[in-house]
Amino acid sequence: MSKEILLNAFEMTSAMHNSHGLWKHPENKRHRGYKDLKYWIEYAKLLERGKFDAVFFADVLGVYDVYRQSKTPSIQDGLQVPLNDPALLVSAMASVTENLSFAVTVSTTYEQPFGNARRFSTLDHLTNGRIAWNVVTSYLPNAARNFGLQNMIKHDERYNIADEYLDVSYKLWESSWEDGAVVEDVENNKLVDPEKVHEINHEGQYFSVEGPHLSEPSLQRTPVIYQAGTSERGRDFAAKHAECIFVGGPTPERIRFYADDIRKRAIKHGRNPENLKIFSFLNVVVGRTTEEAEEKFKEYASVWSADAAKAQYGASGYDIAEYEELDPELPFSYNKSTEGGHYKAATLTTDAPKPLTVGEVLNRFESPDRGSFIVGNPEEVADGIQKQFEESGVDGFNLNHLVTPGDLEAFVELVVPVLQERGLYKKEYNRGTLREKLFTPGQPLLPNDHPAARFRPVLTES
Ligand code: FMN
Repeated sequence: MSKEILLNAFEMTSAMHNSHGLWKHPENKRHRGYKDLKYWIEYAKLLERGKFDAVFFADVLGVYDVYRQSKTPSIQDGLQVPLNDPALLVSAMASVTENLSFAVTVSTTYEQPFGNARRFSTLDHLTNGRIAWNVVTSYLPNAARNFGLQNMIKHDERYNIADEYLDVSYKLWESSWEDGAVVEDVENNKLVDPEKVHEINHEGQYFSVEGPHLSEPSLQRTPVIYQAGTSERGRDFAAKHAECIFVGGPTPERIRFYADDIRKRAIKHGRNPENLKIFSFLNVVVGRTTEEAEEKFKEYASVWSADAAKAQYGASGYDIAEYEELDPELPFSYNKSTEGGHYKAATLTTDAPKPLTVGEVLNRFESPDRGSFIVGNPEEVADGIQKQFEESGVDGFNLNHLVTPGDLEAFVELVVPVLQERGLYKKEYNRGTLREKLFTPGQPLLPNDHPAARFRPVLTES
């Protein structure tokens, strides 16, 4: 049997994530729906009908204000703003589903590990083990200023903080409470056995946490860890900690390069690469016929917002507006380096046969990149997905939202059955927690080759 494709819906509790300008499409309901619980409840049911593994909620803690050195383009065009807190949606969505899982983004740069560990334990309890944490170090300068910093902490130091943050979290999740600590001993007036609940007494460079953890152990203890590091340091961090990793790249070959690199790094960290699942992006426009799909794509392109795309590019730390003043025939190169470090500057030029001109680079923001979309009838889309899957060597995809929920409904109705027919996609969910569904049934906890396991000795005595 061929390997099955894993699928996450790539989401954000906002009017628009990276489908720039598409809120203007008459069938797009998300700019009203993002603040309405009913919208997300129906959305969860739809995803479960389509056997999606998880809904992945991206999140940021500020607005994009590098482009034109201004917040106006991103606010005006609804680029990831307005934006609500995704964690608060999960309980409601979990209550109408049994198998769909939820990956929630939380920043290790701006939130404290003690509170975050309790949040994820709570969600793991309330979802019966269907929760994941997307660990991010955050790239927006505005976020730094929202949390009391004049400047962003430097890129690699953010990862150092994240490393210690995860150690603190593992101590809270894996070692603070022993199994069987909740004894419910009515006769002896004892709900919890204090002997089995431990302080963690973490004293590190960045955090000091006494403990004990406030939540009792949940089914997975540590939520499934997601990450998306692209830099050397980021990939190394992902290879050490993450179980699900996103890699982006302009071609399947580049994605394969990153995927292979992360698997190799995982081995260096003493981990079995089978314990990692790698995801890349998927953009699909499906119609009942090729013509219908192409027509849809044209409609999407007609409402596209170049300004929002340029504002998002500011996450790289570069203000593309500086190039708008230049001669378009000049070769494109960056003239300053920054500590932003989200989408690497190189992604625009890597794999280009010759250096691009300023005009060519600016032009790329003007419309959706047709080359990164799979557009067609259900069979053609399935062919495209299968090709991308085989060529890039990933385990699955994050399906981008375009016009919602219409595109997702079309995907579930038209594409999912074709993938299932080809044996490329599950017909039924595996049982158990998210970790069991993704990896090994019957094993809801992190495997022993994961760095969290070294915090467990206190548990293994009993
Ligand atoms: N960063 C965030 O701050 N919030 C997010 O929700 C978020 N989601 C991401 C989703 C995907 C699919 C990718 C590829 C990246 C995402 N990032 C997000 C950015 C990454 O966390 C990371 O900063 C970026 O890939 C650059 O890697 P580096 O920090 O190692 O240079």
